[in-house]
Amino acid sequence: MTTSKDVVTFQSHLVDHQRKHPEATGALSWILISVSVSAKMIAAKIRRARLEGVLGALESENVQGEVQQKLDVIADRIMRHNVGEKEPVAILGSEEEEDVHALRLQTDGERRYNVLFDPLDGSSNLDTCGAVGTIFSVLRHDRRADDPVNSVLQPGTQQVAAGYVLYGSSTVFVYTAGDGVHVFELDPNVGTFFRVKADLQIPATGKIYSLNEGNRRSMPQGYRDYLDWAQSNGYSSRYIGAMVADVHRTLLKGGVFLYPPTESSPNGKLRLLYEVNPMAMLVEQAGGKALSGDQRAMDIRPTELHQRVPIVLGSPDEVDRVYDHLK
Ligand code: AHM
Ligand code: MG
Repeated sequence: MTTSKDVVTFQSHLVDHQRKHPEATGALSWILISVSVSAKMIAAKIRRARLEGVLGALESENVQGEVQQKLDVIADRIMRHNVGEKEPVAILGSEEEEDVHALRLQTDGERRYNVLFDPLDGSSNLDTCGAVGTIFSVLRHDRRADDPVNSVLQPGTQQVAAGYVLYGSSTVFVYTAGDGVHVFELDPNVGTFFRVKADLQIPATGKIYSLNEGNRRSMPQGYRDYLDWAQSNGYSSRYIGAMVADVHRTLLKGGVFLYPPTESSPNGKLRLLYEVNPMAMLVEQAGGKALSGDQRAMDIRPTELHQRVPIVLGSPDEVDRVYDHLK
């Protein structure tokens, strides 16, 4: 990745962005800043987790029957507190909680937003010092919705911003507000995110596939045919098991990331509203493709907060190649 000669912090990047959009009220910038502050706090917690004794599982399960890690709950609280206190936020929704939090529905004509997030994606990697992430999606609050949850059940095409934070060998913040994908890296000594790449573009091709190959026998035949094809054509397999880390690599190096339907998870494992849609927006903004079943992932009309859908995303040529085998 190239480093810009100009020093651009996340805050100064947002100010520049706002100047180019005179209609902007600054509300979205406040929300993005609150996510970036959460990211710094979560990163600090993760780095000290073993020393502070907050690694490992809780006895509780989340709404989806998954074992919760202690840090899942801590990251969820940090996001809820920082993002939820921002005036323009109407509704919050999290992977870790069954229902949405309706915070400020009365708007008096002001623009309000909904923020959906997975506070700590891939958290089962934590015990082994593996990469984890935070994923977020920002939608306009729909004031006409009778029930708060209906205000967040919008297709991904309606997202006004989306992004993720990768807590890997460094902490990386990647976001789009619909005008390209921008990448920032945390300087932990200064406590600031600096821009390392503006307008990231995904390579059109890349000989890497990324999926849980342990599920191979229970995937539809087309996926198995694609794997046979890729393996006979010199492709490499890379799978970290944290969507954020696998998608980040795919954006930088090209290739394809897949979570297909399996016998035990006929809709795949990944959640539409706060995993698939934000990643799909980023990948499309970077020039890639994100498909689910026979449609663009962001065109799916959601019916539930924690809905799961299959996903194939990445370099446009590689996504096409997968779909050539699915036909
Ligand atoms: P999580 O949000 O509960 O951590 O689960 C989502 C994670 C993704 O990060 C990753 O792509 C996937 O689950 C891995 O699933 P599997 O272990 O089935 O390969
Ligand atoms: Mg997740």
